Amino acid sequence: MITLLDYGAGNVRSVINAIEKLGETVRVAQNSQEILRAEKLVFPGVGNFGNMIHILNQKKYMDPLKTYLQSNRPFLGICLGLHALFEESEEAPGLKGLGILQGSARRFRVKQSVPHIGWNGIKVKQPSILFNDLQGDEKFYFVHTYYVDPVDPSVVLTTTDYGIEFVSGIQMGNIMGTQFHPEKSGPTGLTLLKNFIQKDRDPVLPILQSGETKLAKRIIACLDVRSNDQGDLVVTKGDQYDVREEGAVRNLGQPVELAQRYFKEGADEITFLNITGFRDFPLEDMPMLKVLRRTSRTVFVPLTIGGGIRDYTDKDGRQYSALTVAEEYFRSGADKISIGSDAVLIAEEYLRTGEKTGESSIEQISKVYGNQAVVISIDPRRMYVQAPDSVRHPVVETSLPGPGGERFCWFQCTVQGGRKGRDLDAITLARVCESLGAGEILLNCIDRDGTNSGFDLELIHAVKQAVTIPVIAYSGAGCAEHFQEVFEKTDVESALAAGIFHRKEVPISHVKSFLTGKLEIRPVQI
Ligand code: 1PR
Repeated sequence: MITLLDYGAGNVRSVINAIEKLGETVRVAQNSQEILRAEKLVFPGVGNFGNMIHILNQKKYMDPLKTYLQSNRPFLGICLGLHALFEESEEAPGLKGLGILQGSARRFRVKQSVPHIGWNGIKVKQPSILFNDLQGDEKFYFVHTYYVDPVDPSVVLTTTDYGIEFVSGIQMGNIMGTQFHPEKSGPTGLTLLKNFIQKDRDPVLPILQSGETKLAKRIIACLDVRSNDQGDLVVTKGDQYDVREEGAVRNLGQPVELAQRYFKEGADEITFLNITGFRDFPLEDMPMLKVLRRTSRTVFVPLTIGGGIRDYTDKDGRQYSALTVAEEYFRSGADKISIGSDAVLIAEEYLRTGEKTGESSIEQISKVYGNQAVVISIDPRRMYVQAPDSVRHPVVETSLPGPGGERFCWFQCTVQGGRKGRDLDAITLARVCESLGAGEILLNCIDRDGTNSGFDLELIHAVKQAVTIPVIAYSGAGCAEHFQEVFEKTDVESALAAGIFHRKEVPISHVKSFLTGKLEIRPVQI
């Protein structure tokens, strides 16, 4: 039996789902006694070091954890669960960690985008039970801004390259920790978790010793979800955001089933967008929460969910904070949440006052769950202008002239699913949201959505150059070549499609095999 330490971290559900998928029973520790009595302890952590230590102190878990760890019984710390083993973290100066290992967690200071999000490799430094049935060239899923820096090199289990070579795994006796998320690393991750769970595993060294590890470009599947006129929740797909055909909402399938198909086909991440979220309220009739719970039971790659995340007052006058809404999504299996319309309003307010109030949904959620968990979904459209100085927004010279032959355009933000244009541009929105604590940009394009004519490279390049956080290119993919083009012509870390995957025109596995050898790609695992 596995005992799981739940201090209120985001995605405990996925760790439980993964362990149960492997046929093992999991018990969530309810008190310090259960920690002390544990046979094997798993400590999953997502979010902010400071917030975690506060809660561990409040729950009086620090001492029982230290006692457990000093007993050298099997322990697996994941992400923040690894950081907790160390003395401190730059993320929360002055706050003391468990101090079982000497050293601290440091913020990445590299030219690459931070947070480090995606599938990267590991270089194994010592034999471990964790590596049984693994070759050594597999990729695991990382999502973090800080990495651990142990004083004693003998505890280093694995390292990974991302601008620098950092420690991505530790082992001291039966105490193990991984920076990456085995519960979100597909079949490879499940194999590593199985090795921790099962008895009588011998420490091994994988046969392959990889050279420099590389972050793979991510291929993401997006499921735009809404109720159809009969009230059933379906995956739909717009043409430039118009999801109706002959008056009816296009129905391209069931959200959970499609997500399971894309997991099997090798999607690196799956995104659910509740496209009428601005209209309804996620915690009211909860269809998306059910979709998430069902999906996270069988899909072991990262799940992002967006739509309707904002402060909200229901019809009985009861107030909900965006943080409460996000918490429900995280506890239901989401790894990241995406904020759309509300981000535009927050940025407009910030540009008006110049003040960071700490109250915005972006600031609230990133403070508790970490910036890597907060994605901003931008819905821009091109606005052509005669001259670069004719508007106060950043303008680009375009190789795609406007309807009147205009050679310049800016990218206007919209809210409510593209229904309302705002006096704000996508470049400024991305910059402001990064400064407020967002960890990734999800860059749609209304003009290209559903057109199969390729990604809007000028928009993507302009936004990518404006931020230091990762950017996901959306909208317009019609073939595998469009993915090669966007990765080669802009520095984006990931690209997404919907229509071509839903209509089975271009399977994810085909996009991946086409890109393999041209770019760093995580192979499809059957
Ligand atoms: O504003 O916080 O409630 O969030 C609503 C979310 O729903 C936002 O993320 C917004 O982008 C999304 N959304 C709203 N309306 C639509 C629509 O399509 N009518 N779709 C919509 C999101 C489309 C993409 C699509 C890509 C790839 N954008 O998701 O998947 O364009 O499509 P393709 O490969 O077929 O070209 P809030």
